[in-house]
Amino acid sequence: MPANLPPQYFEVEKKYRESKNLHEKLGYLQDLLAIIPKHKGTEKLQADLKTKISKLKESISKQKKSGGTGGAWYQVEKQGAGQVVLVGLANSGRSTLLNTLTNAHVEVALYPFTTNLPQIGMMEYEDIKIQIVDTPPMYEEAPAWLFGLYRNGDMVVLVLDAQSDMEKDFETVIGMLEERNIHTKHIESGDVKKTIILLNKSDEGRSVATDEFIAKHEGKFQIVLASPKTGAGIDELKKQIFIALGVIRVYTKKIGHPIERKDPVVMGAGATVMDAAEHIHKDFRKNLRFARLWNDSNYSGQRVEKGHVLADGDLLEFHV
Ligand SMILES: Nc1nc2c(ncn2[C@@H]2O[C@H](COP(=O)(O)OP(=O)(O)OP(=O)(O)O)[C@@H](O)[C@H]2O)c(=O)[nH]1
Ligand SMILES: [Mg+2]
Repeated sequence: MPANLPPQYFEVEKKYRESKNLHEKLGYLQDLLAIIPKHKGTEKLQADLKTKISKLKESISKQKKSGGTGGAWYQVEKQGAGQVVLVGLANSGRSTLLNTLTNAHVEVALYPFTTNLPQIGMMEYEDIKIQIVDTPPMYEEAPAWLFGLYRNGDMVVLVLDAQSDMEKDFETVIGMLEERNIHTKHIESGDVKKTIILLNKSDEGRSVATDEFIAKHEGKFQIVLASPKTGAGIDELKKQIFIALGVIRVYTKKIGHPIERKDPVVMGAGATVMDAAEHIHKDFRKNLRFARLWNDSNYSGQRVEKGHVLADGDLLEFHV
């Protein structure tokens, strides 16, 4: 089957070949993997790219250990139920938002470029914790690792200052992301980043421009209005983040024990009884016979089979 690669692929490949910087090369390889159409005809090429990416990562880490000059590179190890990266232009209010969503105390200031390294906090959402990553502001010459942070996240919150020209800022941010093959909308090929648009600093009044922005983009994006300063809209933002992450919480209990929903296992949407069982204990893979299920809708201890697809809040009792 022919690979049918888009012209953009060859443009990025040329940049990859010409670049002398390992971090930059890594960014281009990741772009190539995002651009490549995902079908049988490109499987070998995809595998080659993945091998090149892992070899390059190895070289970078060796270079770092030997004190080489690879340039600084920052990445954030994932923790909790998901990693949410705050993306935005200078002064859009990302750090204030991080402090409001989590127990972090990062620097907030009137002037732009206050944040120059990633900052992390854990946000509590009901009984789980979600990782929030505040980032330095985005600009045309921003270092490649900043875009690496966005790529690595499970989703992004695009923070726009509702007191400035939201439409212009939105176009600027989306343009810079698209240039690096980070797509926030559905396109033919490549991966699409889950995105929430936050119209921030909404305490200063809702303008006509805000209404126009919402009218133009709702339906394509989830849009939330909030003010980290007053707390307005923050609960809604937390809820929308949880929904966008698309994870489910599954609880378990032992036979004969009462129903109690605590310490959930966090799983991806579409997870089955068997997936949850394996998560709890490897032996369940061969020994599990069935499970009993409790939830708020139709189940109060009925038997379900291994392939049954789970929903958020389901409680299981495994039978081996
Ligand atoms: N009115 C209002 N001002 C806010 C709000 N959130 C942040 N600000 C102000 O906006 C300015 C920038 O806030 P930061 O949180 O530092 O913004 P940032 O996006 O992290 O800025 P950089 O890291 O410099 O890019 C500060 O003067 C904040 O007090 C808000 O909800 N309402
Ligand atoms: Mg900041």
